[in-house]
Amino acid sequence: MSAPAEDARRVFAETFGGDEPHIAVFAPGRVNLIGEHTDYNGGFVLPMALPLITVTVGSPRDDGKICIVTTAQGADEPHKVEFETPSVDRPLTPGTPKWANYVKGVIQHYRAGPIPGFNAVIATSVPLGGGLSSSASLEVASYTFMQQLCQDDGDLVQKALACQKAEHTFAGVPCGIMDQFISVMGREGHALLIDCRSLEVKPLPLKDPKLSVLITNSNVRHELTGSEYPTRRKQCEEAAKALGKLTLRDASMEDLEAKKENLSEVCYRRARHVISEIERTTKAAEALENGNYQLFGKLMVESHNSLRDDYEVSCPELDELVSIAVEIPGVYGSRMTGGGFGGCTVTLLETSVAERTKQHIQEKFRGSPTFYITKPSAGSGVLPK
Ligand code: GAF
Repeated sequence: MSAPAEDARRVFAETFGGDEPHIAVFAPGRVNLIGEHTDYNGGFVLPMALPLITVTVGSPRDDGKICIVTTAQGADEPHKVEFETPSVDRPLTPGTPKWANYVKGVIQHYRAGPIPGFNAVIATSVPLGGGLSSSASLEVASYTFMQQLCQDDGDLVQKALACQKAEHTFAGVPCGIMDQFISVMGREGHALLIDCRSLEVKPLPLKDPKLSVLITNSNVRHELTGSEYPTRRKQCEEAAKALGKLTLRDASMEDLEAKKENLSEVCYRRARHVISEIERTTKAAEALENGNYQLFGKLMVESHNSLRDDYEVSCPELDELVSIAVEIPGVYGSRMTGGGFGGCTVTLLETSVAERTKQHIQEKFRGSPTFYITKPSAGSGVLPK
């Protein structure tokens, strides 16, 4: 059993006593290999699900009450919440603690009809605020729990969309679809090329034992609920409008150059990042399919530079981590991953240099990094008994 599953079962027994929990589900965090800040522009992304997971265990209760405990390190207090199941006259609303909003949002948007009460414990190995989608994994684990509780199956795309809606309405973050989508759809041994306009998915094998994915957490806290993310989103919408397009996915570099005068300097740079990043992502997917890791790595570094200079969502710690990583021969490329302003970098490298690269970063980086050498893993599901 995974560490968070053991943790959740132990705390369930301590808190609620009695029988083993009837339901035990999980949903993974993710790392995005390339395609950053493209999802809400209808573009392409290339994430993979991680073996870092959020687990929810629990059992129904028959008095219409819901009691949830989290064991997550860094979650705001209190770590236990109790409330009535929602009804039409008494919907759930966001409040404090913040961690519970992700769960409440999913419960509220789960379905129109009544739901049973339940006791549940949440545990996670996804670092909170690390840019590895701790929020989406909590939403998707909560939704998977609700499906088990209500014995519903349901469509996978609808599941991802409902979790995204929960984040918009209960956490106030106007996120794209990438994080919830990969947490639902992730596939072992594969990264997924997701077209965020059509929601079509192409699984790309990522199983070469000579190739590794190293995640380095800067441990600088990333806060997506700040104003920066919504501001970027608005600037992209403004740029698309000035170019006469529905989204930036519909615009080319030629369109951008031809209508440069219609855009503010900032919106021009934001659009230049998005349009070039969408192009880099499709090229990178092709490179991965052809085993051209050199090209993939080069595109990763270009992506990082564009996020740093044009999109302005990097920070000195992430820039430093990327520069240090690419010094090691055998490292193909490195970049910040996720929303930015802290969190993690992702590095593609030869397996044989993974330990050396970690050591090199440890020695040269000014902060206290944490490392994960990781493999593409499965999307959300039920845990074995
Ligand atoms: C965050 C968001 F939640 C995603 O939707 C995506 O926009 C990402 O930042 C940036 O690529 O993780």
